[in-house]
Amino acid sequence: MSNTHVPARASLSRRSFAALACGLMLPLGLLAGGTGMASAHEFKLGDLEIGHPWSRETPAGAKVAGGYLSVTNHGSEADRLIAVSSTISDKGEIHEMAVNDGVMTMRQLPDGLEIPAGEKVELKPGSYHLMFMGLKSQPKKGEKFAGTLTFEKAGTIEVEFAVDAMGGKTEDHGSNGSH
Ligand SMILES: [Cu+2]
Repeated sequence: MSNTHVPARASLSRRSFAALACGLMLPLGLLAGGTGMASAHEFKLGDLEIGHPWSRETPAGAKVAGGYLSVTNHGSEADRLIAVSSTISDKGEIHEMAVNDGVMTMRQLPDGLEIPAGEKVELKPGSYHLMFMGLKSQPKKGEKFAGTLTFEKAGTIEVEFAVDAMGGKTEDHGSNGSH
């Protein structure tokens, strides 16, 4: 209702506007702490923004776990996620799921996953995902574990995967031992 503020805002100098814009680039995750599993956490690496890395609890004896996150490329050039690892597994791979002859299958992406300029790519159940192979410990709901993502241009970043409850919403290769 306070229309009187509009002229004041419109008269902001270019410089103060730039300062405001910078303020908006603070990691949003810092503002959303303390709300449990639902809280967003984000990581920044150059022009890339990594949104909410998460994984799932696995049944006892499971050898693989999935990893999910989003990558937003704010830059003007494409980048590529080329490697992943975690503290809970011997190795990590980048996978895609696709329907072949009516059967949902998954395969490793040998060249990694392209993150086009200006786009957001989501790694989620039933789609692109990370696969942690050779689990050294079972991820437990509510815990976090560290992981490393390597991008062709932006380099390497350490992130934390938040572990969610065992799922059942989609085909979850992470718990059926199909790997
Ligand atoms: Cu997979």
